[in-house]
Amino acid sequence: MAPPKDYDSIPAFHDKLLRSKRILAVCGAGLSAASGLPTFRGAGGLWRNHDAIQLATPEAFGDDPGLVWLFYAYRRHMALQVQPNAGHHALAAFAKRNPDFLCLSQNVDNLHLRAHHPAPQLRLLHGSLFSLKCSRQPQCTWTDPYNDADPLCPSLAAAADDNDPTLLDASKPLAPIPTSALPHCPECQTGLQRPGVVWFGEPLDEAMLDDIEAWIAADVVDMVIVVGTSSVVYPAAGFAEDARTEGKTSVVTVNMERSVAGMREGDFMFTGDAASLLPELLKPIIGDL
Ligand code: BV8
Repeated sequence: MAPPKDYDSIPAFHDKLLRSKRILAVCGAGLSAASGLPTFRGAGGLWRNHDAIQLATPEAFGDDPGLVWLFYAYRRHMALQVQPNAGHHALAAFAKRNPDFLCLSQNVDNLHLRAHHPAPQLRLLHGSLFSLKCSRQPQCTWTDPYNDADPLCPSLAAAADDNDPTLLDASKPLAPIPTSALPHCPECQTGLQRPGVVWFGEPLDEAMLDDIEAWIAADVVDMVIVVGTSSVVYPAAGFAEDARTEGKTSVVTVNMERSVAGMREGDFMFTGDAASLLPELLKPIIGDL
């Protein structure tokens, strides 16, 4: 099916943006690509020949918490080395100028908050690499909302050593980390600490999901901006269509890969780097960054 008229016209998009009040964004790993962080579908999909999606599971943590902790310690280290990009800053500036803008992000890299995105207008759907909790939830409810120690503990030092090739080179065996050397819960003393992220097979925060559904249902959503995501992971991938009111809502996709499948009248598709496109697309509201 042919894409709708003007589907990639920035002037037509700006016209719709200036007539839009309630705007939702759904962001994925592609937003942080320009900062230098690998995406899941790209290079980041594999870490030491381990499928990232397999490592991001309670089962993997149960089987080998040392390996999973090295994976997360490595991603914490990477995320601390990079900076938010113009895409993060454009969304943050947009939030400051439009109280009816809500940004949902699947990214756990903390770059939205480092770009000073107002927290009330940000929902971190899958948690953060920099929050910690006891793995014996719900028996033990210990959490640490923000911890960016790098390394988190001596046994994870390799993850913070850029010069240590073993982290990436699967041909170099990784020394197994005894559970006794991994960070333990300071409250119950028995549970291991784990990253404060939502693993596959785990539910997202119920209260946050209710709050998002209430925001979507409160009134017509004029526009949904879907940024740098492959839209395969649920429930995140379902919000754009949940928010669509036929004939009223424009779904705007910003992605390096062009796809016009399923586009409706009034939708837009902008192909390219989110870090260069978002400042351009949001310029009528945020001006020059
Ligand atoms: C749950 C945290 C229920 C951890 C993550 C319905 C249908 C099918 C499956 C399911 C379903 N409902 C639930 C499931 C199962 C599962 C799921 O969706 N599986 C998928 C794989 C099919 N969902 C779950 O398990 C969820 N939980 O359903 O619980 C439940 C209820 C009650 C009780 C028990 C259970 C939990 C899902 C969350 C998992 N955690 N992250 C961590 O990060 O380690 S998901 C993780 O992967 C990310 O957060 C993100 O969500 C996803 C990766 O996707 P993207 O961010 O989109 O990245 P990707 O690389 O795929 O794509 C990048 C895109 O950017 C590409 O399109 C590329 O072209 C583009 N791009 C690249 N560069 C740029 C760019 N675009 C612009 N500019 C660039 N420069």
